[in-house]
Amino acid sequence: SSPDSDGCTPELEKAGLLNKTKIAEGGRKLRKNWSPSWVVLVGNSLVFFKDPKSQTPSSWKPGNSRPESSVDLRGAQLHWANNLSSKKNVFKLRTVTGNEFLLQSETDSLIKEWYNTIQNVIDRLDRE
Ligand code: I3S
Repeated sequence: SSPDSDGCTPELEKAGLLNKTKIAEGGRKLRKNWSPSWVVLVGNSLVFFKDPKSQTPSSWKPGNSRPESSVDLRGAQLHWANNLSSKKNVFKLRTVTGNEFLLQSETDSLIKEWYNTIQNVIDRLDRE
């Protein structure tokens, strides 16, 4: 049988390193603070972890892989947002609760894959 034959384990869709900044919290604008983030798309959520490379060896202990934050993609909106940054390959993710994130990669193909995969999850949830 498949590893998820009971249907209870959310499916891992994608994981990788992106640059991230939160720009709004509950509709309130925040100051940008870009940093690398290990991003995992699993089930209906986008989950953010600290960039493993930015951690010191001493901070590399089991249990330190706790997510920094996570985003519910149900009802979320995704837009290319190169107007919101001097960086290239930027998109904005807005949650129903009014939290806004910019995500960015220097690699064109990689950011397109992330955009398409996240949009597919949002579309799937919209149809439910
Ligand atoms: O949209 P902004 O305000 O020009 O964003 C830049 C600033 O947040 C800047 O920080 P401070 O002005 O707080 O020192 C960041 O270092 C930049 O990365 C931000 O712009 P980009 O274009 O990189 O998103």
